[in-house]
Amino acid sequence: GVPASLSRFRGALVAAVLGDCIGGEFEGAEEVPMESVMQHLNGLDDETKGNGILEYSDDTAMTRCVVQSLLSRAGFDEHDLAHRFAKEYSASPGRGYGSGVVQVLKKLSSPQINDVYQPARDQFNGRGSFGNGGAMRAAPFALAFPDLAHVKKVARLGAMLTHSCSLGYNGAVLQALAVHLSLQGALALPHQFISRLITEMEEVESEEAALRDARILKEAEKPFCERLHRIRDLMDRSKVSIEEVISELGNGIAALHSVPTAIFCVLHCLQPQESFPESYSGLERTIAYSLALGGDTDTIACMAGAIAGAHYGIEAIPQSWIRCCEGADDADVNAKWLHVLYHKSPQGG
Ligand code: R7I
Ligand code: MG
Ligand code: MG
Repeated sequence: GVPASLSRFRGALVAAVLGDCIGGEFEGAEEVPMESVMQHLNGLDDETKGNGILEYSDDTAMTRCVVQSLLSRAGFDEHDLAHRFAKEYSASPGRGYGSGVVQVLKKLSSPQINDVYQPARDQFNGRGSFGNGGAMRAAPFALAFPDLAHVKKVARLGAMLTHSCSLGYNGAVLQALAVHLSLQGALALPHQFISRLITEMEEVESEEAALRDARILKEAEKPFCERLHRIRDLMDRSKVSIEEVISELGNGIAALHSVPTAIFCVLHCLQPQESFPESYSGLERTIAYSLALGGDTDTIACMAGAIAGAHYGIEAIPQSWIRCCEGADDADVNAKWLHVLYHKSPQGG
């Protein structure tokens, strides 16, 4: 594919922050009229509103921990990452964390902890969380390492620090795979893109733990693969309503109901849409469309932003949006360091 250029790394990490900050406005809303989305986005162009007025939430707070840990350890280190998650939570507990994950973060802050994966295993009566909190922070793994097998491995482990249910951590694997492929230009051929994701997830979801969790939760045998097939069906249709996307793919807090949705947002917005201004870049369309779905808008826009940003690059992001969002400048700086790590990793890391 296309060499992974610096612009793509910057686009991915910055657009993830923008999705979180801008999407926070509609988090939990059941219906979001397109006029409300456009009003919100047009407001970001207002010069007087610059300098990070839109605060980031847990999505970005935890992504920053992943980035800092990968950079400072020059690779994946579960103890360092667990420590950073715990420290970040105790410094800023009000970032809108999921109600379950807070218990894990409190346990991880104990100095006596030996097995950093144990608190996550204790969640939800020992089944572990299937929330999207592992997936929302998965993009940096794809930006740190060029090797696909390694990206899958560390995305899974990074998620398992808080999400031990396979429907949680496999959502993170899928999100990291999508960013990995996008970074290499794979979205130039959208049908091949989705086929490659299906091939990879077929293998991921054939593991014993995944098959068992899917059975217990009464999902399809391979739940993420099933959703990816639904995406392919939706892509082949000439017109798809917001309601259909929500009923086919979901817009909720479970990884299964949000990671495939984010991927669909990116694919759907590759072409111009009549609901958006002609001047909009594909990245602006993707964020706008993610918000219009309602539900877990900060997280869906964050994940879609990372995938789309890796495709379009930093040039597709309006400066006025960057100025409005807390942490966007930091993400831009960090993306440059991840780009360095990626290109010097043997497998890498
Ligand atoms: O997944 P998590 O980190 O939450 C992330 C979300 C994002 O939208 C953020 O923007 C933020 O708003 O929160 O946090 P968890 O607490 O692990 O999971 C989120 C929620 O999913 C839980 O509070 C539960 O409501 C639900 N959930 C489950 N419910 C029943 N059984 C997750 N796993 C289970 C389960 O096994
Ligand atoms: Mg959030
Ligand atoms: Mg959210």
